[in-house]
Amino acid sequence: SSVETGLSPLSSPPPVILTQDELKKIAAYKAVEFVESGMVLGLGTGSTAKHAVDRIGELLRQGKLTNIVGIPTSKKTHEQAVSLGIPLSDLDSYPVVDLAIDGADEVDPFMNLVKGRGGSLLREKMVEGACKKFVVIVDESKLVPHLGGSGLAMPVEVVPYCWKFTAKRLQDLFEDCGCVAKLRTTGEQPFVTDNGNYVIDLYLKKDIDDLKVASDNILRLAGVVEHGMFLDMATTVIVASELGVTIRNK
Ligand code: ABF
Repeated sequence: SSVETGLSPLSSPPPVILTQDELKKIAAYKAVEFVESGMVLGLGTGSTAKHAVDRIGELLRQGKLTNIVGIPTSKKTHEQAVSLGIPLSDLDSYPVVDLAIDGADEVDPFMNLVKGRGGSLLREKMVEGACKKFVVIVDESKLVPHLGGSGLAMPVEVVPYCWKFTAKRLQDLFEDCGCVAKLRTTGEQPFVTDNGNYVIDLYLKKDIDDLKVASDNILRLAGVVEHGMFLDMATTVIVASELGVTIRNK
């Protein structure tokens, strides 16, 4: 999708058209302004976070950032960071992360998030839960009034063992919301996460009333590893739109 910025008089050059990817890049570059030399950095996953990781690599190469340690949130980001020469480690060695930058699938007015449509929710939640600051970068299409109300998937990572049983229990849990639970697939095969697990996507017809209660109920089910609701974790949300960049802080 694309958006048009501003209106110009006939004599001016044609209006600038920003694609969704350009908006993602604008948000990502803004977030990287928060990065300082010497930081331990959580490196997010997805097309928005990819721009941030590229930018960090570029600043390191130019010598404008030094002494950075990156903690990647997926195998894909690990590969990207290695290709950019970003020094990497993990939470075992760095249990406290200074700053993480990552995208999201949905952001509500309270800065709660849905993440995991890219499939990396577990490592993202581990790394971003260990952060002093968690900066979320999105284009405006990710803003929603309520999480999970957009008719799009609410992802839950589950162990492969008897996943149908777990999917049924998840669906029953949200029966009141008209929930349909579906196994995520790639082609004919189940989608497998970096951790060797499956993802059950929950499709809800009605908003969840109490997200915290919903989170607790999901996590109480044996067979569930983690879910994609990131409640009260973001400290900053950077939103890029055709009107510019807005930054919200907790
Ligand atoms: C990660 O990438 C995920 O948590 C989320 O599912 C996804 C957002 O993707 P994109 O930035 O490509 O829209 O942040």
